[in-house]
Amino acid sequence: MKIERLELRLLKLPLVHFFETSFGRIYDKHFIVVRVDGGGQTGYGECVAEQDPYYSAETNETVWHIVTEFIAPRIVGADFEHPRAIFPALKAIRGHNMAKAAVEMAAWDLFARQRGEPLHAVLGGRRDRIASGVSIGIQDSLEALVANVERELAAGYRRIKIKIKPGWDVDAVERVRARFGSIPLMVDANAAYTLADADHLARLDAFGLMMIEQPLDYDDIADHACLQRQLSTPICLDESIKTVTAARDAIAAGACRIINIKPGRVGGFAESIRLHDLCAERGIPVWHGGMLESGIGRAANIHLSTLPNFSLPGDIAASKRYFDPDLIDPPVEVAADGTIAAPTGPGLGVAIREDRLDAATITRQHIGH
Ligand code: OSB
Ligand code: MG
Repeated sequence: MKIERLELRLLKLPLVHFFETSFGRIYDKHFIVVRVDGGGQTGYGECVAEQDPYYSAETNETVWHIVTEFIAPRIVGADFEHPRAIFPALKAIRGHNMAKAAVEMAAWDLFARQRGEPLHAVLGGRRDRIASGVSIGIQDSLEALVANVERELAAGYRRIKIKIKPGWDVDAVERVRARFGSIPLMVDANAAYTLADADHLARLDAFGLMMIEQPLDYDDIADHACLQRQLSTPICLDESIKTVTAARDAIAAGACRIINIKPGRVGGFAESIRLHDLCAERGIPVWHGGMLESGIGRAANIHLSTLPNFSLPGDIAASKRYFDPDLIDPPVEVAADGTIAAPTGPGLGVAIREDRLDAATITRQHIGH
């Protein structure tokens, strides 16, 4: 597979509803889309870096810099037997997994399209539908939270995740449990606590949560292991798992019982498959995280979620929760039973609406002819 041309675009799309986590509230999504062309076909990859370095150290600006200056020169004009070879070919570049992943995932789409196969078949997926969950941001009031949960349960979602932070945690969970009983429920702290909060976090044990996601620092493993010994609620790591090696160490240390996989965080599909396989070997269930992706990234996430150890519902919801209209046709829809069908066409299996992509584009640049 020869990549003849690579194009980067920075896009801005308004969110249907603001999204608030422990690190702030956003109303618009600013993100980069990578397009690669080769052999008369096109592949797309969505980058999950954000405007600010709050979820991760990478930002749209660092991705632009790393892709144009360091990744593109190693990729454009090169011939890869398989997209699996791309991440290793970028080994000299330390970190910057989101930049690497956006290019690598576009190359997998291109590869699958050239073969005329859906991406999930090329990735080794085993099912044709995936279970969908929702991530509900911090709201202005507990009433607004309850109304949100009610709406998403009615839409069929298979589990509810609520974002927490100090001051918006035990009361929020108590309120949701009191109103909706034993629904599949979890929380995500996005690194908002420290070990000094262990007793406070242990109060969550009373609510039978499926898991608590990333309670402690974004790069921490040791404190999470200490906290897990004090909690009956399983810890799921997100931010801390930037490499397969970090996952190996976290599992060995007892820092988590569940792992959230986001291909952008670990450098693409090939590394995600390695992480998925490691977790399967160690008896650690995984689920697919989300980064408020447009339909381009969402479709990619759906394909990856068809692998067998994705045994818990992911943060992959309907397009209309995020963007209206989405950048793809048809939009991602969730069936009444809370599942999403994996697209069956070649590659991502969705049509990219170039008119909408153009309308949302702030800047673009290409490398290659
Ligand atoms: O921690 O999982 C997270 C969104 C942006 C950054 C980090 C996270 C999230 C979400 C949203 O929880 C999940 C989604 O895409 O619906
Ligand atoms: Mg998270």
